[in-house]
Amino acid sequence: MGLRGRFITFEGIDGVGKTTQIQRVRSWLRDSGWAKTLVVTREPGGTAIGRYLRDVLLQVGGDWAQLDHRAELLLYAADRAQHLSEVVRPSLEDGEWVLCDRFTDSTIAYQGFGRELDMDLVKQSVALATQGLQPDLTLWFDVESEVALERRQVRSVASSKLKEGDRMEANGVAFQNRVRAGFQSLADEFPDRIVRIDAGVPLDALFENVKAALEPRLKQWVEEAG
Ligand code: T5A
Repeated sequence: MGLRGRFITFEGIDGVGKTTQIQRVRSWLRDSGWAKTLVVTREPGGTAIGRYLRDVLLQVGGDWAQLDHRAELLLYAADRAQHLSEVVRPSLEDGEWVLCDRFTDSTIAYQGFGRELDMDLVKQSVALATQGLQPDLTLWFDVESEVALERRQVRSVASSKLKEGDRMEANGVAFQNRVRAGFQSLADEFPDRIVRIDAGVPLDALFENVKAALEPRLKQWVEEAG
């Protein structure tokens, strides 16, 4: 069966503000009539099985610190394969729109650029999990690593969580800088799919930037649909 829905992914370094915006986009797409049926999901952890994998991937301390980088790569791929077969493909086949908090660009940016694993291996893991499925559009939320760190710290204090964050967040600013460079490289390579959004502005202004990035593409899709 062909894919009739639209697939939009949200990317960026840790704490950039994607998750907050995805909820706003969901409401806006529904209320303004652009999309009737929407699924909001995420990687890792968009399925019941994926939630176990997410726990393994993001736990801090103890044995979790020993997780080998190639094992990490394969766990993200396993989460994605399950997520695509259980949630993303069936939803798109049913004509639903899928908004996904992180997808394959995160693997290239985090495991390829951040962990500095062999890029061919990283791309092979992506191909294995996706079998070629790509987003129609990717919104890349971009901000300096220090600003994203500050946002994570404010959130941690507000929610009384541990200040060091999850296992990936604990990698530090130099790691986040490599990841950010990875997203920049992807945006250069795929200018038609990836739109950079300046995320270094307050919440409401950021949402205006998001809508400005989405609207031309939404109009294009309506025209294409005839
Ligand atoms: N990963 C993932 C890989 O390494 N490889 C992969 O293949 C995949 C799929 C996932 C981790 O896994 C890694 C990447 C990640 O490290 P996660 O919990 O899903 O872990 O992590 P994040 O996606 O980073 O989610 P976060 O919730 O931590 O960050 P968000 O979604 O970017 O940020 P958000 O919206 O929660 O906002 C953070 C805080 O900032 C405030 C918010 O209120 C919140 O408190 N905020 C703002 N403050 C000021 N101005 C703004 N414009 C703000 N926007 C938000």
